[in-house]
Amino acid sequence: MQHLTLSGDLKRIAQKVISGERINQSEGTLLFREGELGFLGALANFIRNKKHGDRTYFNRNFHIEPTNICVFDCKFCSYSRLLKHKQEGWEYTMEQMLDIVRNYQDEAVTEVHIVGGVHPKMGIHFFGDLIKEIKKIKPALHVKAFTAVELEYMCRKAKMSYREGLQYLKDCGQSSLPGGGAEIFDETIREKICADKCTSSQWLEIHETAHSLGMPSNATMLYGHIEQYEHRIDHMERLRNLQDKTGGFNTFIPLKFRNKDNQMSDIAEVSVIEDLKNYAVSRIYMDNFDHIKAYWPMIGRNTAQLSLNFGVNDIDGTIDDSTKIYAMAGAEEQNPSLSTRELCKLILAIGRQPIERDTVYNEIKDYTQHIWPEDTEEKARNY
Ligand code: V47
Ligand code: SF4
Repeated sequence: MQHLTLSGDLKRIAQKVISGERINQSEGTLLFREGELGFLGALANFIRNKKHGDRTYFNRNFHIEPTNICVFDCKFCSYSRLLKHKQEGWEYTMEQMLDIVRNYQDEAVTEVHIVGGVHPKMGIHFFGDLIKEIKKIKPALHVKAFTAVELEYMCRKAKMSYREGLQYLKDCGQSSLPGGGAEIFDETIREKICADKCTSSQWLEIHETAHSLGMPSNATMLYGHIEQYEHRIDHMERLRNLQDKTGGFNTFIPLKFRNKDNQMSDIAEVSVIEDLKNYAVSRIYMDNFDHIKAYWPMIGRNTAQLSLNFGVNDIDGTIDDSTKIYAMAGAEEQNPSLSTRELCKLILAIGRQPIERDTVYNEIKDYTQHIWPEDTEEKARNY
């Protein structure tokens, strides 16, 4: 029988983690390089259990993707159509988007996630009006909208500072920001994969400004392409530093690079083992982030379920087949939609507690003891 022996360095890191001490960048990189999956999983699970026990969060949400026309040209993007190929894209009118919201008028959804391409004709005032109208239709709906990439562009076009732009959107009814557009902060990698959109420092500045205005946000990291482990740790380090300063991030969401139909299709996707290691190191490194999310439409429901034993404590929401970004990039989930019951089953199957939350992690309902009516699965819509 083979016995695993831990190097002195890994042992020291484990001791630090167990005593609640923060690990540094070289220790983070070493975990990626030398940590076995089982070892990383045990440490990440230790932290997850200390923070949340078995509590595992999801929400009831839907997306609106106003357009896939985009002025930028990110090499990993399978979704956007450049402005010059406009005829291949879609552009919803205000009424079409409001109709989507009207469809949910009587449903128990709590959040709409609005994110799309960067279209020069859809400016800050168009989106401000959209949010105001959404709030008239469903006043309690939490509007989580616009990545820093979209915000940088719309503020620049409107000649507003980030503070003015965000304050305006907040006054219109926007409550928080999603975590997209972060990709990888390292400038040399960013230059290669998304040279023309907002810089890393602009991304961080926009989130810092949002936090100072009382708008919380999420943070993502696109991994598994041309970056090295050092770049992932550098990315997490910059986020951890900002979180120390503001405390405004809700959750960290690693996003696995999918390689279908984009300009980086020649790069092979990383394995599920690598996905789990990445979740685990994220949980260990991001000690000041309360939550680590596995976004199941991207990673697939099976890996999302596995990730719950590797530091993840949130699997996003019901989605209701309202997003195309990941299906177009080759994700397993081609029509992502899970009922509340299915999400709960997925969590219960590994012995965890399914908790419905709102966007900012207020608990709405603990489903652990919930008795489902016999016919719910067949009859019910997603909610
Ligand atoms: O920034 C684009 C990613 C992000 C690909 O805040 C790709 O709750 C993998 O930010 N392979 C946008 N990823 C989506 C996003 C998000 C998603 C879910 C939840 C939240 C949240 C935010 O999608 C982009 C980019 O990193 N992306 N193309 C691709 N081929
Ligand atoms: Fe545009 Fe976003 Fe795609 Fe980049 S990732 S091309 S900013 S839609």
